[in-house]
Amino acid sequence: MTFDYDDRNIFARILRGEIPNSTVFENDHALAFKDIAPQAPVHVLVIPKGPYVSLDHFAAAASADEQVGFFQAVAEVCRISGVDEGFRAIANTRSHGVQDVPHFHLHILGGTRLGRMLP
Ligand code: IU
Repeated sequence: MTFDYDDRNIFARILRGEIPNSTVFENDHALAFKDIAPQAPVHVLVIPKGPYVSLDHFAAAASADEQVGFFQAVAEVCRISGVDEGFRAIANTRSHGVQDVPHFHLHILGGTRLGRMLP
């Protein structure tokens, strides 16, 4: 599997500062911002700053520092978002996973009891 990153995608533009976003947390390797169309009271997207198209691309190709930084951002988002009672993390991936934006992003959804969601 090869991964081709297209830096014209909307999250690349957000990372370049070309489009505003509602940032909730940022560190050297990741940015977390509110989803523009929230599906739950808490709906935050955590994205790496590097050019990775998907979870499997990130897991295979990102450096240890990038991966640690990304998951530190996930931890911080969970800590500050009021999801102590639980949340769901989703990484929609490519066509079968119905991924719209081709820059890896982890959805963090919570703030209410979510419906069961299995295909
Ligand atoms: P995906 O199917 O996992 O790729 O979903 C993309 C998400 O990005 C979706 O929940 C959108 O509401 C969200 N989003 C956004 O937050 N800001 C944007 O400018 C765009 C999409 I375009």
